[in-house]
Amino acid sequence: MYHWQSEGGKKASVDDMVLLTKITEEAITDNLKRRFMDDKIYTYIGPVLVAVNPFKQLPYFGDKELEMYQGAATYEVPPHIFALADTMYRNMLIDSDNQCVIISGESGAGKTVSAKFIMNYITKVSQGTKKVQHIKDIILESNPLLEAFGNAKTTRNNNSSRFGKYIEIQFSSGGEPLGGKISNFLLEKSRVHSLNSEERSFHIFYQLCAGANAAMVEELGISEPDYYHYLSQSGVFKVDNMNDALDFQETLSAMNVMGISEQIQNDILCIVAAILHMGNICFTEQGNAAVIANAEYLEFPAYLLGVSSEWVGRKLVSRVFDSKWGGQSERVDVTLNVEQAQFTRDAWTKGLYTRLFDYIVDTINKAMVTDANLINLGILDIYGFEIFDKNGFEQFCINYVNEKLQQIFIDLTLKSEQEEYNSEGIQWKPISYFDNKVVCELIETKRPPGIMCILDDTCATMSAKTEGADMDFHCKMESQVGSNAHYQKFNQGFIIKHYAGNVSYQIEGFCEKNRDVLNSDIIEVMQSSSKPFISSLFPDVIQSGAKKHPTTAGTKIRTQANELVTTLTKCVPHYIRCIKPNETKKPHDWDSQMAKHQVEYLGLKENIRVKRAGFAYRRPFHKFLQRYAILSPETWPSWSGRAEQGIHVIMKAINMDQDQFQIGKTKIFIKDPESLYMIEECRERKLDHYARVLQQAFRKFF
Ligand code: AD9
Ligand code: MG
Repeated sequence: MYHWQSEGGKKASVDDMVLLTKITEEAITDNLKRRFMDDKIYTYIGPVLVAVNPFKQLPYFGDKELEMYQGAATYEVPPHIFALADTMYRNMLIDSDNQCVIISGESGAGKTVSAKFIMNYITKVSQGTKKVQHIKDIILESNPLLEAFGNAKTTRNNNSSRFGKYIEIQFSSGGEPLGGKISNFLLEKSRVHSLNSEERSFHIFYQLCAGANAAMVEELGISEPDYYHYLSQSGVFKVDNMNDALDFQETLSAMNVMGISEQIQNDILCIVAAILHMGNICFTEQGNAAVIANAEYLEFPAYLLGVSSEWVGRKLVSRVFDSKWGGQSERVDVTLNVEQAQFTRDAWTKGLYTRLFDYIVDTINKAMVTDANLINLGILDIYGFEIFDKNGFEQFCINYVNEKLQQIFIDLTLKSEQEEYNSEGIQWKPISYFDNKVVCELIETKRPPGIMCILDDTCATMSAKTEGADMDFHCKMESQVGSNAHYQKFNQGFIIKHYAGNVSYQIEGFCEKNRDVLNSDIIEVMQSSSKPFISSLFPDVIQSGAKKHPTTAGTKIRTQANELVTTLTKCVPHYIRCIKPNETKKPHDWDSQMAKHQVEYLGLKENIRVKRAGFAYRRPFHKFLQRYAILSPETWPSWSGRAEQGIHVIMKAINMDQDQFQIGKTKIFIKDPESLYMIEECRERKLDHYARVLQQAFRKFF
């Protein structure tokens, strides 16, 4: 195993924490700190990579490292994300098994940066023709494009992902990327119209304001960001070290790579600008009804969207309801009050933006679609666990997905590992850990109903007007999950005791955000757009009268999260546990309290204990025999005895220590990674030897 040398008498840190002499949270935090202060941000726990955000550019991500990590044995080189990427890539090729990497950690811990390092590494080390190069370009350029539309500055991270992403890169059996697929999860769309102070909306809005050329400024009516209500409400327009104008050029060039035509690019920018202009429409009260206070602000967005301004104006202040009277269903136009009109305006812009975002993801997918049945490598980069001063439905969904990922980690690294030892009859001392399954169940079970079910029930019975629904939901929760140890009610909301900490959620807005329907009036207006691209974003079939309840946002994210779990559990998993060292976003600033808290909730101590007591490597008998039969003349070229016996013969041939392996019922377990490396080296020497023998024989004959 590679060790960092002790420098100038300083106590040396270990590069794999399985080797720590004391396994306590303090010792783990201390080890990470010493490494972080020396700019060594990567540390292993066996195969798990722990990555601390350095908040500065480090010099070890260049061509030299790219070269160094290709095919290198882990113990020969310092811990690095390239080593993990290389292992994934080579495992995929050797075993023809799909691989995935689950990157977790709280907001701002470095997940997205890690995901990009992996994509870069894989695209650089894989070979390919011009066509393959094009797929690589799409994979890499999907990052700035999706970040422009899906990332924003929050108080926790200047480039925070406001959507989750699972990208699968599909490879030929020779390791060339031939295609890819992105699945996106729940964009935080309310950011279009509502911002907390110190935060920004999605980057694209500021990029357009800063980077539009003269023709765009004219055509789209672009001003400074503070002119637009949607952007001005938070009081923050610029982000340190971010150049919106330059990033805008990158967004446009990424659209070119995706094959988005100039016409459609123009339409996309029209939508972005129209959203900003619509946000400036205000309402005043006349009688009990809302009227548009600044009608001149109506013309321009309607023009950009290619729809009638009169119709837009009407639909902002009134709404058609299906009313049932004497067995007949009738459509009645009802005027809205100011609050409802503002709500309609925001629902409109939010709906437009989500459809635009989905279009972008679809377009990227179409650009890299392949119908070949291939092996793939998936990278999961979702929004991290979030605790703000005020947490709403969005944080509830984000934190729920993080609970699910923690659950996979527990299932695959702690629970199933221990279960496997039991079922294989391997001698083993069990380790206890906090299983967050109870929290997942509190949120997602159907019977008895968990929080999402109770929310859906409330939404199913709520009238078109939502007043009172949140309170109703609040009461129902109290009676149905009130006694759960991970739930606690307070006046305006509830607390969930998540694996990563307690979060208080404000109840306001839960029902409306969960219901997540775009009013059919708005859809009708948008379908009438004279711009084919814009109308194509609204292919909905509008039905009047009684209809089925549409899928709620909660159900959608729950289904997606469970599908994701199924996909991930079908792959060979790899893990990156990202740690955020401080809230200041400064290099070399180590907040021990904060780091220790993450070490605790990520379960690193339990992870080390399980690894240390356990076995680094396991293989079904036949796979092991297939690969290593070459090591003994008794098993090579064929072995007809019992598989277990064959393995004993091989281990004896290479003088493997008895305490380094155990033979279970179907698998062989190897204790230390070094022992596996030793077996691999023996195999390589044997292969070299046979290659030389063949070469000599070849020369002799020809
Ligand atoms: V969120 O859940 O999307 O809010 P992430 O994705 O975990 O979060 P991100 O990768 O965006 O965090 O990292 C936050 C910032 O930290 C980046 O914008 C960089 O400025 C900084 N960072 C993170 N990792 C590295 C790194 N390896 N090298 C240099 C880094 N800077
Ligand atoms: Mg991110």
